[in-house]
Formats: sequence, C-alpha cells, structure tokens
Amino acid sequence: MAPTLGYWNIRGVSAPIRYLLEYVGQPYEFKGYDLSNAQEWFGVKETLGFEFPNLPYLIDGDFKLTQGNAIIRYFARKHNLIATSEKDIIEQDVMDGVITEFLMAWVTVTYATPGKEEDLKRYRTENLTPMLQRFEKHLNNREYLVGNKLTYADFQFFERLDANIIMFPDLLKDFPNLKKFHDRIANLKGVKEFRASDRLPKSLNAGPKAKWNNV
Ligand SMILES: N[C@@H](CCC(=O)N[C@@H](CS)C(=O)NCC(=O)O)C(=O)O
Repeated sequence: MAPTLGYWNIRGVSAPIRYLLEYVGQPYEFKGYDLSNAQEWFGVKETLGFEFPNLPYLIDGDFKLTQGNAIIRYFARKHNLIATSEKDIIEQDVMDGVITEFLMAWVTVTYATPGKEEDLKRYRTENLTPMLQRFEKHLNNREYLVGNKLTYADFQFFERLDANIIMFPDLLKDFPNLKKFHDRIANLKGVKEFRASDRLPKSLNAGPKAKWNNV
C-alpha cells in the first residue's frame, strides 16, 4: 500500500517532501486537512497512534512518524538522496541547521509581524539578503548544496527560495548561482509536473493564522 503523507492543505513543511516523492516517482497518498475546518485534524490527532502527533505525519506500513525532517530523511535514505561520506554528512548537517534558520526567519515575518510593507522590507534587508549572500557563495561552481549530488536538502532549500520569490519577485536578480539552482530544481522531472498541477496547494502558509499570504 502506498504511504500516506498527512498535512494541512498548504505547502509549508510538506512541499519539499512532496518534491522528493514526485522526483523519484514514489506513489503516495496526500491526506490534506482543511485549515478552515481545523477540527478535521484536531478531532483525530490523538487517535491515529503517533507517539508525537503532529502535521506533517507519515504512515508507511508499520512505520508511523512525525516531524518533517524525519519524514524527508526517511525517503531520502530509501532513494539515495542523502549524504554518505563523513565530509558530506557534516555539510548536510550544517545545511539542515541553516535551512531551519531560513524557515524560522520566514515564519517570524509572516506570522509574528503585522506583515506590512515595512516588515517585509526589514526582513529582506536584515535577514534574507545576508542569508542569500552566503548561499550564493556556497553554490559557486557547484550544482547542489551537499557534496556533488542531489540530496533532500536541495528540495528543502528550493522551497524556501521559492516562497521568498513569491514574496519578492525580483529576489534573485543579483544572485546568479541561486537563480541557476532554482531553475535546476524547478525543472527536475516530476517536480516540474507537480508544480504545474493543481495538486500543489495554493497557500504557502497556515491560512488565517498568517499575517502574510494568508490565503
Ligand atoms: N517541527 C515540526 C513542526 C510541526 C508543526 O509545527 N506543524 C504545524 C504546521 S507547520 C501544525 O499545525 N501542526 C499541527 C498540530 O500542532 O497538531 C515539523 O517540522 O514537522
């Protein structure tokens, strides 16, 4: 039976997992919970047998797990999209940390500020640009974030970039390496078709709780 990935019907933490699954062609069922009827999830949350119930969750046969990183790494191990040498594992661990910081900065500006133009401007100057400058340098003369092969970290970083491009359409104008990286991942087989389909949720954020992109 195909694994079931459960999440709100938004992109959020689920999108990178879905890019990876679509890229490798692994069949899965997406159980999208409706944020405008959050009881649909909270009503079953404690009944599904998870030790630490949350969204996203994954049910794959006997395996029941939560935490976005644990889920994406589970599939990355299965499909060889993970670092294997000590040198690359170290780089991958560092990427895990900085991509989480990137996500937290996004969560802060979209949920914990009024999301007004001046908030977005400050976020761009103080958080986003310095972060992107470092990634731009990291991607000099290389195609992927970790070692010289595609890993799950690329899907996670891609989603962060993509969300920020939706916020600032000119974001990558001074970042040629990031632009090439974004194009490279967006055009991967499976990812491209998924993103063009109506299966990719419209909303990036958790609906009305977010102050920006609260669709
Ligand atoms: N660290 C967790 C965060 C999970 C989380 O905060 N999930 C949010 C959506 S992004 C949620 O609404 N969870 C449902 C719940 O709290 O029951 C992960 O990465 O999976």
